[in-house]
Amino acid sequence: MRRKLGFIMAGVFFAVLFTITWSPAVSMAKPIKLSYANFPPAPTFPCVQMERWKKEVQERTNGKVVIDTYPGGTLLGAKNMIDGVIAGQADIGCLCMAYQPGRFVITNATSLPLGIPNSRTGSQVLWDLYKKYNPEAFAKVKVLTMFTTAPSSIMSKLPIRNLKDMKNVDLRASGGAAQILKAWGANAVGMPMPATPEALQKGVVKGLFSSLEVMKDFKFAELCRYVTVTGAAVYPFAVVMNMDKWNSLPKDVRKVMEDLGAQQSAWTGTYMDNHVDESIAWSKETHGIEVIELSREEKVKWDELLEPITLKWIKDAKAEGLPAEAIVDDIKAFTKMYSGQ
Ligand code: DTR
Repeated sequence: MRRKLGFIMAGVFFAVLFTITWSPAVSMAKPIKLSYANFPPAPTFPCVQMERWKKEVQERTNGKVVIDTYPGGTLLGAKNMIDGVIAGQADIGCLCMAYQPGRFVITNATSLPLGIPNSRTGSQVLWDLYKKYNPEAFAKVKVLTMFTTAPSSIMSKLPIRNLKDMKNVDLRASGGAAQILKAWGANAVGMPMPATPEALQKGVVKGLFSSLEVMKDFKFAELCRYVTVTGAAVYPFAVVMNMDKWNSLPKDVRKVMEDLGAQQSAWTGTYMDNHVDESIAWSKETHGIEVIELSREEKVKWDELLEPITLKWIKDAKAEGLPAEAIVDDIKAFTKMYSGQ
């Protein structure tokens, strides 16, 4: 009898040991590792938001997930980001959708000159637009969050005070923003942000068109002593995950990431708006830059020149079978709602 009991006890012991060793709960003890690629250098805003997302996910999953970040294009660059993620070269990637205007037609509509006043508003508008239209362009990835920059302005080596000063000046822009510079009479030179410092240094361009936090983050204030405030267009970004990787994650981890989507969007918008202010203050104090505000009459002229851009986008998007007018109306309505206008 005693011997039998001994056998039973041993049997139970091994059964329990086996279950513990192979149960998913314990294999979870080994963290899930995810790689996260980004194209610009570490101090810039897309990477700051990446580090914040990493910290939040690691904390909210109690260390169940560990994220290795790769800023500066060390894993994937600006233009192969989404395809690299689809191919599994990185688990997660952050991309500037404006660099590929034809690929992300719906979400890039947020970069039309529609008067989005700041990054926080732009980010929330973009996230809602994505949720509403669920664009085909993201069918092969899981979208984790989206956000936009603050509105773009001109940074230049020479002062630009009116449309005459803009004539034929070589200014760097990218994607859809090139049309804006052309409408104002400048020569738009296309390249992603990481290529811009060298182009400015070598004199290939005389300035650039972007949100103004780059004056500090890329030290453009050292070369561009003038800022002309145009407040014209925001650039939309997306953070995407490889679909198989997403499907392999436990439910509770996916929930943490789902919950973070809208929060991360709003966080990034707020961070960027504050950082633009810091960047301008730093550029004035450290490099004595001049910030040029266009006069009222001048601004009206600049804005009028941009009207055909939205009309053309509507025509082209309609030709692709998209509900173009509804998209533009939504952007305007969401902007009103989030900016409290
Ligand atoms: N304005 C876009 C996007 C952008 C704005 N700030 C940064 C910093 C790092 C990379 C991209 C961007 C642009 O000009 O490319």
